[in-house]
Amino acid sequence: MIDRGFSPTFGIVLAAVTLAACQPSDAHVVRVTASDYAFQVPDSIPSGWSTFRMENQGEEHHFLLLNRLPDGKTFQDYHRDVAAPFDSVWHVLKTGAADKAEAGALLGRLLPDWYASVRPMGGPGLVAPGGVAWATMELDPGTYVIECYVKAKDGTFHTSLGMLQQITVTNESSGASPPEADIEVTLSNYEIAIEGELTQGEHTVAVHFAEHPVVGLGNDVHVVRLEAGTDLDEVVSWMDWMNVDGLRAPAPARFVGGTQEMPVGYTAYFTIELLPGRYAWISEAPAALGMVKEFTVR
Ligand SMILES: [Cu+2]
Repeated sequence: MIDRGFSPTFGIVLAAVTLAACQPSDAHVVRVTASDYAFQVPDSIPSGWSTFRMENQGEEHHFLLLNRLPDGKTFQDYHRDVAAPFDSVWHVLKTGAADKAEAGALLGRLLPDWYASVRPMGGPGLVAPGGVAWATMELDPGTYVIECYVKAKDGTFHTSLGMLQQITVTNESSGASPPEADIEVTLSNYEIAIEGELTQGEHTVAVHFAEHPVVGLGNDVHVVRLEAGTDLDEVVSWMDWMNVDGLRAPAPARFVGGTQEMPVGYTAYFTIELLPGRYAWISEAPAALGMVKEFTVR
């Protein structure tokens, strides 16, 4: 286990106060803390629009993916029938006993039929240690599993170390409205389309899920800061959990937020603060298929 040497700095406190000024006055904010390796999150939240504000107090990157379970399925079912097969397949890949295609086929055989009815419902994207990620989604009542499957330095999924938890979305509505976006992103196979001006400062991004690959992960989007020494090809390779070093700490660059996938037709929002410099929009596994787009903030 990594030691948790975290002390809030003035910069982080300031960011917490100033960021997400674009949230509507009736926003319902769900405060989440991610550490190595657990989420501190309320047990239940209202349905309707909710804004997740996730502070990363760990020393590794984290994200939060919300999955709505099919009615009648429990957290224990998901843990046993979904998380465990992913873990087994990862062990096969890590030892070199199977290539990615074989591992994908094995995963297809191990996952239960009901996995097709698990609905990914967004959540804050990858965020570096010390950072804060914001994501707003409209959620139906139900039982949800939240997870982070970034890997620790030794290659263990964070899900296996504690970042797989239950949250209940109740029938009571938050009554909140969605934020107003100044940047529009449309995710399709295999393209990230951007509208709006990426200037220095805070932006609220609306992400429209227009299409998903038939097999594998849906399209998500994250924003990564590229420093002078950052190798973008290395970042692309890191985005694929099936690569031995993929999604494994330490990350090759600092991510500043984004959103996990949602079903086609849905919209998620996230807020980021951009500083002058180079960045890229990037998706998880499809990054290798071209879902990566660099931009510069002047
Ligand atoms: Cu994590």
